[in-house]
Amino acid sequence: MTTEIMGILNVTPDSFSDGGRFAHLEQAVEQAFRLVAEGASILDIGGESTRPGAEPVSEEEELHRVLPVIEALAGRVQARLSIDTYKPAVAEACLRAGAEMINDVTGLRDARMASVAAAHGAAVVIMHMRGTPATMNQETAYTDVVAEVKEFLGRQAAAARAIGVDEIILDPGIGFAKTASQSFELLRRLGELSDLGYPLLIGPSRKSFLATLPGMEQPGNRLEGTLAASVIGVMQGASIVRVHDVKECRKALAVADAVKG
Ligand code: HH2
Repeated sequence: MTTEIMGILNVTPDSFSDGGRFAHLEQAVEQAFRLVAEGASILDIGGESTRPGAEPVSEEEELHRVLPVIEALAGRVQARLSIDTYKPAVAEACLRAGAEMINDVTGLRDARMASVAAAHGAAVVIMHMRGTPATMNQETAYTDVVAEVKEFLGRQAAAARAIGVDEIILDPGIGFAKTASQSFELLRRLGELSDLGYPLLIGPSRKSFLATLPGMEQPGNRLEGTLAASVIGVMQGASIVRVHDVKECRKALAVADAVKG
């Protein structure tokens, strides 16, 4: 089976690796078409950075950033549109405008999110994190990080299913309230999450867990590391990878897919 690629489209002024690059509608739409041409089957559109230490933005500002992009792309691009938000009102407006997936980095912490998804027949990505982007780097004490992530994802998926969400995807949340070694451990033991019976997504792209390795201190130098982490994640059971560099990832994952058969 071909691993799906979720291409990242950040319409934010402050995302950690591509902040400001696609903040204007025309550039965002152009980038969206490029990502799809390169092999993305899902576009993840985000209007609020969740990098460590990021400050939240208002619902109004987030919608002002993402809604025009979704309106411009809905029905015109050969990919499912995902909205990267943890705010139910933002998700709802985007689903009305043509998005088909909610990517919630807080893992449906706000129970209204599952209801919004169910009402629109939308797919949901449930990601594990602790705290908020402003506090998460201080919340990395786990007895067994994989067991705890698994317990949370299983519980949230069951709740979403009970509310009527049909398509659920689980994500361990690389770099979200995780030290670098915990992120590596989650990749190594990702297969343990497969027991939950849902497709798995990973988001290693350009993240700072790679900065602990030689030559990858800056986000711009993390392409090779991102590709390696993506391939490892796919070999451990991920079926969707969320990345900035779609063209390069498509080639790397072709090898993983060929090996898996
Ligand atoms: N990572 C980021 C944002 N959203 N969603 C999922 N499901 N999984 C992830 O690992 C994930 C995510 C952070 O990366 P990025 O969008 O590149 O940066 P920023 O939050 O600064 O916009």
